[in-house]
Amino acid sequence: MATSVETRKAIRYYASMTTLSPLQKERYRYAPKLPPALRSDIGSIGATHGDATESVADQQALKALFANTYGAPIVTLGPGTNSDAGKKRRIGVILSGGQAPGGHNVIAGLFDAMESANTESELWGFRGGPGGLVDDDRIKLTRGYVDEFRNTGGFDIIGSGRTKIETDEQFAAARRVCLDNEFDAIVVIGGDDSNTNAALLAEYFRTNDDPVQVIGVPKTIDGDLKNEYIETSFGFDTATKTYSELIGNIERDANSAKKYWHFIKLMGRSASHIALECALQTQPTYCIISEEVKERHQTLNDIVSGIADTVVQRAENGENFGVVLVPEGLIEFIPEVGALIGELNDLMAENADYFASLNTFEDQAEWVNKNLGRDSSYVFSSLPSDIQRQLLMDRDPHGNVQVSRIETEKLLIDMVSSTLRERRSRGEYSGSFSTQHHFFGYEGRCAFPSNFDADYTYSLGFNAFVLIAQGLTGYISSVRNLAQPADDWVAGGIPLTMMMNMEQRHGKQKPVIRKALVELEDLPFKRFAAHRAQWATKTSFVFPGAIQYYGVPQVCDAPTITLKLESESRA
Ligand code: FBP
Repeated sequence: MATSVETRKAIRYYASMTTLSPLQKERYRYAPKLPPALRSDIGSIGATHGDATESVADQQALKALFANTYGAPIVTLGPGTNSDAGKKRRIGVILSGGQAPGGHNVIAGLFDAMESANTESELWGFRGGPGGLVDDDRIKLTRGYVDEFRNTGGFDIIGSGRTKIETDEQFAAARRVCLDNEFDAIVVIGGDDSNTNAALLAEYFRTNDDPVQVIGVPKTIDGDLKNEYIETSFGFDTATKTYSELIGNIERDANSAKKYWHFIKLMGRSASHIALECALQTQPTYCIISEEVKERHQTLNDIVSGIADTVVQRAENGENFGVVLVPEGLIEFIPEVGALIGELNDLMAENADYFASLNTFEDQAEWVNKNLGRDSSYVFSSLPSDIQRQLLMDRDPHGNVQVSRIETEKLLIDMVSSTLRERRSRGEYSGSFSTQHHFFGYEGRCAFPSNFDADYTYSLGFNAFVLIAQGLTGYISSVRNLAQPADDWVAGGIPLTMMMNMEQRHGKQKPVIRKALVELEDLPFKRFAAHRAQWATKTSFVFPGAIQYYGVPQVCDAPTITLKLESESRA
């Protein structure tokens, strides 16, 4: 979209500020690309409605819970007319959950679309995540303010939070804020849990006949909020490129010094998409994929033996170094530990007050051990006390174990070391095993969005406004055909209920958006599986280097390998 005179003035103002880094100044000037359907005047965009949809599972239960919003059709945007487009609107926006590069551009796209439809419309940002909606903590987003954040990383424009809107009081408070202040729509920028919240809120407003629409936007570096229509969540591209740069640098260091085994834990609360993408980009010595561990019923000892075998084999070739990638969510996918965590979650939720009254770790561990089933109690007792402590830490507001705080990489180093000691005592190993451990997560969540993420997020935000102007609610903004240049991108909306199923949370069955895990039958995993044996024995490191923002499109605009391979699978 052409920038207005005011925007150009603001860009000049911010770009001339001396406290800004040269890159930040340049990024203010970057004009994100939009899909063709969103390039016309908002009043000239129409919507094609497809057939009624079904949820991914548990259709009857979800139909009952979402009586007003279940089953809505998939919407595709294109040329048409919309006489409602220019209505004056008041829109609220929320950033929810973990930071992901591009959040600011979603807001910029939303703002620009809204303003281009009616300059009197208002955009308000609820501060600090969904809690800001419940507490009515908000700030009016003006053009000058929004311009300050264009094409930058972070969520500091309004902040984020993980409050889950779930009690009757919270829903009533959110409703009061929206009705008292005449909000027409709320845009929730979040991951699977936050978009589940968006679906519940949309249903709640509809049940009460309130004129408030709710639109979600797919955000999470984890890359696990996706399907045929949401090809990737925003932030995954930039985060994986940032981690891959760092991994490549470590690989080069390992290959230069030839004296360390580096164990690198990579963020991704549950799915291993980040680890898999980074493995495809950097060709490490070893990479664990949690979904494969679960599928093959691998125990912790199986995983440790696999790594130890590789260490021994490389030592025989005189190579006492390597790089091992460990997905953050691994611990929950190891069947016996996953079962333990499931039992712990229920136990801690059902006895929350009593558990909170236990003051020492020793008391907690003793109580847990007494109340767990036999198998889980055995698994719990066999874990080092640091890991036991980490498993008993507070759950997040959605009932999840905070896996970013579990030091799996250190656990693996300890276990591999002791296996190697045993093998050495049997004369089966004579190499050296010096290690370094790393955790890459927060390093990538607020990076300057890559061109892909800058374009994608701006389009998602712009598109969210067009869905609002189409009168839709309970939808998630969808921009697809992403492996192709933006000129071929397709814009539209997907009903949130289509992505949902029922899952056990806090000891109860709840409607939630199903996480998209790594599929072992899809091309990204197959590509990895076809090469990993070679990467393990013959050092095959690839050094991707830093994200490039300016230069040839093959380098600067390239999507992730995962996105390219998944789109090949679909073709
Ligand atoms: P979202 O699902 O909210 O996008 O957050 C994902 C994530 O970055 C995970 O990868 C990580 O486990 C978690 O957030 C860390 O949470 P926190 O920022 O609260 O430490």
